[in-house]
Amino acid sequence: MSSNVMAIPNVQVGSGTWLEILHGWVTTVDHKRLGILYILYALIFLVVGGIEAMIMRIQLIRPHNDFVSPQVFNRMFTMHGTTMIFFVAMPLLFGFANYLVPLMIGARDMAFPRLNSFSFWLTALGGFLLYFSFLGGSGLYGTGNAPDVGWWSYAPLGAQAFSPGHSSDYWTLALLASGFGSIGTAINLIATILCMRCPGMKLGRMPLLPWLYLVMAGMVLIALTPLSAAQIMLLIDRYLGGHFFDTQAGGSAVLWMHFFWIFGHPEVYILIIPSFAFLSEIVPVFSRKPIFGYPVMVGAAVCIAFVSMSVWAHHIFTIGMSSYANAFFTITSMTVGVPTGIKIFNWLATMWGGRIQFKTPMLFCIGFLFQFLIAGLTGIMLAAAPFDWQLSLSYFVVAHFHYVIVGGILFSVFGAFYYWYPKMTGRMLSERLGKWHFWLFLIGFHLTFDTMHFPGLLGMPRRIYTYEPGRGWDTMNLIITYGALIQAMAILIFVWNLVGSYFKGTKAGNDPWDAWTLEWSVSSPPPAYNFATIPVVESRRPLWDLKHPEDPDSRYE
Ligand code: HEM
Ligand SMILES: [Cu+2]
Repeated sequence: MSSNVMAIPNVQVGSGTWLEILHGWVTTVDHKRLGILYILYALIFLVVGGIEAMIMRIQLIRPHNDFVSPQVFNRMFTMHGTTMIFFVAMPLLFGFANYLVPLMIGARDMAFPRLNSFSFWLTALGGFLLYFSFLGGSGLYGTGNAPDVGWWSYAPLGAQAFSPGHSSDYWTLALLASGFGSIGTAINLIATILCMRCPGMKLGRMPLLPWLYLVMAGMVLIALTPLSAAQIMLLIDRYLGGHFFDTQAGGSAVLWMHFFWIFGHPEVYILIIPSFAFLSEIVPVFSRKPIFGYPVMVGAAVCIAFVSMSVWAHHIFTIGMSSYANAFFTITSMTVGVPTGIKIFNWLATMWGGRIQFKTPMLFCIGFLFQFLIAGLTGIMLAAAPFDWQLSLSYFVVAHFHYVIVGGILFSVFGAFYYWYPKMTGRMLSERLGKWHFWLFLIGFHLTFDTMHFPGLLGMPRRIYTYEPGRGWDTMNLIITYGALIQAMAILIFVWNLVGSYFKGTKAGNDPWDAWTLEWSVSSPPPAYNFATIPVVESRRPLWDLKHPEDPDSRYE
């Protein structure tokens, strides 16, 4: 790599009057600023989605509780699920992609900066539309006209007959807007990763993060489109006399379920593959070893993308498909465990024999590994149709997917925050607060979601707003709610760390972790144009080559 790259300090929020600063952020087409906007937007919704979860858990803390009405409870799980998936997880992962991908491939920006800005504001419009529903209809404390039919909005619940007001329309339009935003960002990522790499960065030398985001972006194009199509069909059913999902008129309610899960299952991999990317960057740096099995990691991700497109009906094993269909979807659902397992082994092999530093980013990655393994195991259990027939729509399923989404995705995202916050702000997050955040969140997480498996096994259905005493669920629901409270406290410590460190954190410098990818070769935060001169790379660890020219053996080809 040529050594004339200069670190030039840069202003962060901007200069001039507050109005000028605001104007600068609203009209920005810079990938770093858009990345930060996505992340801030998602953090706000994380708090909102968390409050909705707490309201549900307070209601379920004991039998026959009357903290909220059944109507409000329905709106809480619908809004919580929809918010967390579409307005927390997706924008968080797109935020990190936006900020990191151009820097890691040695580019000055994304391929289509204006499309990038448009995609962000479409996503923002989606969240705004969804929460505007609280103001419509029957007033705030009745929670307005917020959608109330679950984050799947199964037909015919979303149809005019069962959702006569506009609650279903707020849900549909919000997801259509954010869906188009996601498709725009996916197109941008694919074009950037395939066309904007700096000289010398062949695909075989590209860091794993852009590789996995390339796979994720491809999945977005394939998976989001069926959902958007189904939502347009639902609008036609609701307003233009269509009967796509109307069983009485020759349509099919089951058709909606297939459409939704043809999107829904790949969606969970769209969310988890960036987590794999975070681990593949963080685990090697804190093990002081290059990643084990680079080509296999890429191959496994591509495999997961393909196989995960053929498993969707395991979400609807209970609709009574033929035994051939059940067998097919059982086999494919179990098969996806193979490439996923390979990844877990590769991360463990990377740590094996390494000099492991138990810094906060690494702690969250280790938490991910443990929890994602458990999530995978309960996933394999639920992939067996007969087992799923017993536990579908129970709290066991709620526990399983929160192990994937919170224990997996959210843990890896926290790891990514502690790892890349110094690059984004020029300051380190407090390691002391980080450890508090990690351990409290870990304890709260297991108290909440590990415990949830057991009332599920004892027959507790999901989406119920209350339950009878004496079914063996009482104490466990109490523990679950206290666990959720501990998670909430951990997230408050995290927010405090984010804000406090921005003003008072230790200065980070260019490369606080002694890492080897290109984002650490420039200043923290990076200059607006990223690189004074476009770098030329000669291996998979460009910055390492620069820092250790005396040690060609450490060159990782
Ligand atoms: C961090 C703490 C969290 C807590 C305590 C929590 C709690 C809950 C609870 C109590 C339910 C309702 C279960 C029921 O009665 O049916 C639920 C549902 C759900 N949660 Fe979470 N959750 C959390 C985080 C997340 C995150 C980060 C995501 C996604 C990124 C998520 C996605 C969902 C989804 C999709 C549902 C299903 C909603 C539905 O049934 O329509 N949750 N969660
Ligand atoms: Cu699935």
